[in-house]
Amino acid sequence: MSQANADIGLIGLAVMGQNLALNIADHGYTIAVYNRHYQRTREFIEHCERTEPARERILAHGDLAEFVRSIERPRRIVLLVKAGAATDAIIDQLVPLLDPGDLIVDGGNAHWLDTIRRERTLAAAGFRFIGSGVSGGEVGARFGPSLMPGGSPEAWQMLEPVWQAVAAKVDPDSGRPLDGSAPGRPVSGGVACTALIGPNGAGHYIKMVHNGIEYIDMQLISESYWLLKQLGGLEADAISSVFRDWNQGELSSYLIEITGDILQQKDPAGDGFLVDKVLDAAGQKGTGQWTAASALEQGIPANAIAEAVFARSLSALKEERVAASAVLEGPAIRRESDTARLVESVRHALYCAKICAYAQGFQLMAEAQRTYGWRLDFAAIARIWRGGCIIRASFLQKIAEAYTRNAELSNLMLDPYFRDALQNGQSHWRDAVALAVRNGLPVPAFGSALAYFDGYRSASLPANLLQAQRDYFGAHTYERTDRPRGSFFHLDWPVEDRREIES
Ligand code: 2AM
Repeated sequence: MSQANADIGLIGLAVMGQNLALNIADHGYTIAVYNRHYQRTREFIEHCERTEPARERILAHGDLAEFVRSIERPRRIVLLVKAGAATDAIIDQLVPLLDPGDLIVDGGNAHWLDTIRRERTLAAAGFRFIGSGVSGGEVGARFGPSLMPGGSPEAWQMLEPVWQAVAAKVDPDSGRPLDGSAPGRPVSGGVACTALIGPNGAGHYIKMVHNGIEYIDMQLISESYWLLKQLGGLEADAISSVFRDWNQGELSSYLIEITGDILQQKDPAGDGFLVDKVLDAAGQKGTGQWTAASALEQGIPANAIAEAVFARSLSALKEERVAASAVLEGPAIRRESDTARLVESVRHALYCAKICAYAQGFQLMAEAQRTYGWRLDFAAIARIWRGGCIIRASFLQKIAEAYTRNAELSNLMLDPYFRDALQNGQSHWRDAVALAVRNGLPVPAFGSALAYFDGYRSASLPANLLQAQRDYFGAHTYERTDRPRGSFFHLDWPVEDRREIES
């Protein structure tokens, strides 16, 4: 029988799996790897042989049982296979080969309810299971992702040293990411962007919300670009300069930074800028939809996050939109002569709407912890997102500070820092939305975030009429402003002799 010589194992050698395996090996761990089709494993090993300093710490196996036997007990096995049925299939194959106390870590994009189910089933059989969000794309996986694990404290104890080692690192004081993008030379020092999020599906849920926030962040940036282009008449390179300038201030983030790069990229296949040649039909992989669906199911008004998903869906109707543009007329677009003022309005709109979007994401997580019986540390979640992941931003340091000031904060907009930012920026934000509306330019993310802000800060809303309508046609009852909450009334509306009944 072959000797156990690997510290950890990893299954699934698509790009994310390969890069995470290399990252783990870079940190001194000997790692056994396995893939369903051996061809991929062979290509990976060939690649390692050419370029990777940690090659000798990567042990390839073509047989699953041999792979399992090669890992020291209690075993730690990370899965990076396709989410859904493929994950269940590989777990089913693994289980007969494992010993009690072994740990499976699912680093794929699993739905959190699947993670809850898998953790329960495996725990009942004596195995440990962690569902871990892994964010940061291919580069993140290779040089430091943001890692969001959910599972039992005992399971986390087994994984923590590895996850701490491979996660992105940030400066503990400023919260700024520390760069560590060189094979074989991992970043030293700093605080790791990982922590146990909570039990079972908590990590995957938080990763999903991260993706929902990523959708709205990207949509807000795209709307900013559109207003500067359409109303300011700015070329892509001029807008790139605006984003680079914004990246020096409170909006500083990975997505703003890459937007600055993208907008100055020339078309390699012809004249002009590449962005002007990219077709305006957005794709999506589903986690934004899950976030919006979870908000709807739980009754949380994450309208801006949902709107960002719908905006992608609308953009994807490219042919229909082209046809409709010849039929449905809007106002003629009037250029703004004061470009500096426009840039300032859009900057504030972007920042204020971003605050609302994050407020919605955190409200959603707060509700999920009630629904699923988790206890989440929102300051810790914000800290984990400061590095490695796609939404990393200096803004997250502010969110971490807000939840450190008040762990029970009911809405991010109520924190003094964010309240002041909204106060400071809201007239510009309204100007930007009003300008867009007058000119017939769609700004669903700016607009829905503003509706959320105005709705949340309104002591009164027209839901009184709505509730009366519900009582009129469906006897759904209403509460009265002059009676305590929890007393319900119904009026026999259509009959002549109307009687109000308390129920
Ligand atoms: P493959 O290379 O053999 O297709 C992402 O697709 C990763 O998930 C790949 O490593 C892929 O393996 C793996 N994968 C997809 N379906 C799988 C399954 N049913 N069992 C095991 N691995 C699977």
